[in-house]
Amino acid sequence: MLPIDFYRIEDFLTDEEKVVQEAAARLVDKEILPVIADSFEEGKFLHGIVEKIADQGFLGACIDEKYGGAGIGEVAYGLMMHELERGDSGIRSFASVQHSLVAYPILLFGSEEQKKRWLPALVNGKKIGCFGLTEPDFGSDPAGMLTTARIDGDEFVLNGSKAWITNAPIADISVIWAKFDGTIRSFIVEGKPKGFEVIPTKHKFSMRASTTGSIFLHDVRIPKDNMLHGAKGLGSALKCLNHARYGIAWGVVGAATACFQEAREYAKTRIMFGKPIGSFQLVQEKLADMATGITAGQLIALQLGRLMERGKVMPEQVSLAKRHNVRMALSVARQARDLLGASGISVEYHTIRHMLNLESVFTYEGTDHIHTLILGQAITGIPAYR
Ligand code: TGC
Ligand code: FAD
Repeated sequence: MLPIDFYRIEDFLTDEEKVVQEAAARLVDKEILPVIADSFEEGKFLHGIVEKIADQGFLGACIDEKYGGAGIGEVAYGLMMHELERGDSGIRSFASVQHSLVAYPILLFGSEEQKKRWLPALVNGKKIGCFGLTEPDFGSDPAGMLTTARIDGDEFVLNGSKAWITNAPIADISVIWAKFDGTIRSFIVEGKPKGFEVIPTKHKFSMRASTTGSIFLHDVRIPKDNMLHGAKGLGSALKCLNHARYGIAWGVVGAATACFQEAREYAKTRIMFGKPIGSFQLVQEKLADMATGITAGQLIALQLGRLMERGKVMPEQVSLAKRHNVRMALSVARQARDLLGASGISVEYHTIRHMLNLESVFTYEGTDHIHTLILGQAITGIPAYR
């Protein structure tokens, strides 16, 4: 069951969803929590975790069984993300990218042959994927991207660069978004062909257990068959982002839950002025606010998941969930950090790691401002980006 469950979310889950959540929780408790602080401190991706996540079928959660996926529902997928991010946002990021931003576009936009070729290896974790949309000068405004593709004989030739790409340094399959004849299209680059260079991103003080890189493409030649023909225009990339943003809406509730649990335990045992700090009204107010935020976040994520399962989701509904839940999780993490006092700045506790990670989540997959503007447009009918 969910570690915090004020509104009996559990009563609204199917047996399959409960089984998935419990399996993910066991994996996180056994394989991630004992080692994640070291991984974060050393700035190293937990390589061994890929196989373990894949073995549970999590990397193919919403992918059809005929391609090796688990074919489970959106809420089960969300609960899995909740648990992985209760472990670490960087691990959830790895899984989000692999599932929603690499396997998912192939599923949505690839030919049958492409699906059979790439999906099984992504689902079983034998191949790792990355998603290259952001460029050094085009983050919130990817429509302006400069990366291009042109045809030369039987090949596409790619030129340009991508920045801040999760999994890039360890990727076997890179989904690269580039303009072909002026329209944004999607291309699969396998391995590291000539002219394809990845530089790992250093100096990160957030998402240290996740690996990030810049990609440089200089006359990179890929077979003509490596274009995902169904992907046309920025809207295709945004369709994949809808799914990943939904996963984030659940994931950050997991991170907030981890911070809340740690702060509550600390408040009950830390004695100051002769009493547990949890006996002071100011501390209780913070814990009450944190539990309320987490409960609101769970309800939003659950209802969004149910809407997704009915195929009835509007992008602004996804934006509301991503924006609200990330804000909530950051606020919970900061309050937990406060309650832990000086200990709150040590990675011997989980909270500071989550707090630092959540700064990235606030920015990626659409910044807080961008999701505010998406909601503003839905409310007023007036776009205010440009
Ligand atoms: P705009 O003209 O509004 O839209 C272009 C076309 O897309 C359609 N559309 C959508 N379709 C599906 N889902 C959505 N959410 C959609 N939003 C828009 C739209 O209808 C239009 O279709 P059509 O047929 O008319 O062409 O585009 P715009 O250039 O004005 O930009 C809109 C804006 C700012 C909202 C968009 O660019 C945006 O969302 N920017 C944020 C960029 C972003 O999120 N980047 C994420 C990169 S990946 C990442 O961060 C991974 S982190 C790792 C991890 O997940 O763990
Ligand atoms: P900018 O777009 O330059 O924004 C800077 C500031 O300006 C923000 O506050 C923003 O909200 C504000 N701003 C911009 N435009 C407006 C506006 N119109 N109105 C109001 N405010 C505005 N990208 C990928 O493609 N693939 C990945 O796998 C990936 N992984 C990432 C992993 C990490 C750890 C991080 C930190 C980023 C990752 N990104 C990835 C990139 C991420 O999606 C971008 O950082 C994000 O879209 C914002 O772009 P930017 O950093 O260029 O910021």
